[in-house]
Amino acid sequence: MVKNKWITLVFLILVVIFNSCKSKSEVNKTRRPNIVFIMTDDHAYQAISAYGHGLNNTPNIDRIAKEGAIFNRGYVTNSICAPSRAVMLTGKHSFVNGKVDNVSAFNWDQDNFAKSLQKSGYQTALVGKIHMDGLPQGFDYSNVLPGQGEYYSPEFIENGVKKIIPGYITTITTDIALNWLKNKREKDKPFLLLYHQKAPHRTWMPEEKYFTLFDDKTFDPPANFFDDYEGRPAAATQEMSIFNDMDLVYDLKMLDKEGDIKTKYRGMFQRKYDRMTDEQKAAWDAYYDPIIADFKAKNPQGKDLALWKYNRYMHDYLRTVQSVDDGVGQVLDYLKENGLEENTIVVYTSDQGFYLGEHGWFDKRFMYEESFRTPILVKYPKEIKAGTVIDELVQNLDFAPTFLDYAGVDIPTDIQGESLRKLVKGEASEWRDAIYYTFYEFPGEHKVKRHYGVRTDRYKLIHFYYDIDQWELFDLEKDPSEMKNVYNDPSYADVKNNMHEQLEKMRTKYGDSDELNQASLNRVLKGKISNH
Ligand code: SGN
Ligand code: CA
Repeated sequence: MVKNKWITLVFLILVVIFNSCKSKSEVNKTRRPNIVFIMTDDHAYQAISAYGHGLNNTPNIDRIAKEGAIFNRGYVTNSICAPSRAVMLTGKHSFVNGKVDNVSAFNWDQDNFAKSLQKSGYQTALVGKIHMDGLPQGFDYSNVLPGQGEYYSPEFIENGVKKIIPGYITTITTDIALNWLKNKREKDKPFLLLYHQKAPHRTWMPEEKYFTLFDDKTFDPPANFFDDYEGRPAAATQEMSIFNDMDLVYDLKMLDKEGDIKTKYRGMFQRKYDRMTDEQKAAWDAYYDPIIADFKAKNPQGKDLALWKYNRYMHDYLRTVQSVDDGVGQVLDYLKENGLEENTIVVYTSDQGFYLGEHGWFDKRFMYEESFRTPILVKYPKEIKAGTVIDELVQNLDFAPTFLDYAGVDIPTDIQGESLRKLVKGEASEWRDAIYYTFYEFPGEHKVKRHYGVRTDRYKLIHFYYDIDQWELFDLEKDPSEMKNVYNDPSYADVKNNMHEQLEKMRTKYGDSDELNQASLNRVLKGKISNH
């Protein structure tokens, strides 16, 4: 009898110990941070008020910087949409993950950080633009746009099933994200939400409530708007000039009812317009028809036309940003109101930067600052001090290892980026002094030539190749707008040699080479990839 009592007592003690261990490990797991990874498409850092360019007001995006950290030197590795997304998912350069341009296929079977988080117990969701074919892997829930997506009455693919949703894309994407947070989230698991907007991508079609925003504002173009590209032949042959390449109808909305304005892409814009409901069309026409009439009456030419186009572009571009900012506010509010703020990492970034008239351009692709750089803002109240400013060189390559680090998941040794966790806490003892860049989509839209290069704190070396063999060197301290190529300037001979050494170091470190470039070219030339 006494013996039995003892056995029962020991048994009970063991049960208590076992249960307390179990609940401790569960507590640890539930305490892992949630991650909301907000990405927009073509959002220039110049169009986020936290970066101080004075073009517009983005109070909600700014909140992330105010309550957390802003990165002043965030860069991409390849300034184009789908390749950037592949880099962010894998933490590997394009020549390693295989997604070198918008046209080539992405291999979803390779590792990505969402897969690792999912395996480790996170609930994962992907909402909005992804721009890569195939069912996304690593997500318990996906509701994505096919390809580029449409501003009005967009089609979405929910877990593989297509449907058209009436309304405006930015608000629909936000609603889907909020609906997932409210109704699909399993409250006992940490979560990863990729909330990826199409806006402010071309063709910059605003939401009705913002049609008149900035009507009272005339924007002055950047100082190098009338760039003549002297000493930079690869910059001279692009097709992304606001003056020469923006289509009056497709880009600038001059779809006149009389049909007088005949442009190359009028039909394409007509199809976008036709997606609207009668009500939406009426509101659209009420705003744009008087602008069309005024444009036809004034018929600006030359410099006046260039400035008119620039302003028309800026007005619509910045309006689409405003709807993005609203969505960010709604998601931040949801986190706050539901007790999730403290333990959720929120990242805001774009798939790359964008030209808002610098060098006379729209679009991206070049390794010049405005499209090489991208906005990065991060908040995580538990670990990141409000108002942190980071000036070190970071890249979108760093997101995957950063998320894994925060989630306590081992970072695979073949990941090429570095975790930003220590850097943002002010605890990184050393950091990289150079970053590497590649661009491949040539022949292709906008005709930006193939190039690769290296950037250090002060200098940038770029090599354009394929049907050109052109080197460019910039002293970013003296020439931040990259107007003067000093590659052949004898006073920069030492800098040039050092930068060539840096470039070789980067190519060795990451495993890039002329042979790999040739292999990617051969695939294009063989027609395996139709690089339109
Ligand atoms: C589309 C745009 C281009 C843009 C590419 C890539 N043309 O093709 O202007 O450079 O996307 O953009 S459009 O007529 O379809 O608007 S990316 O952000 O997806 O890489
Ligand atoms: Ca983009």
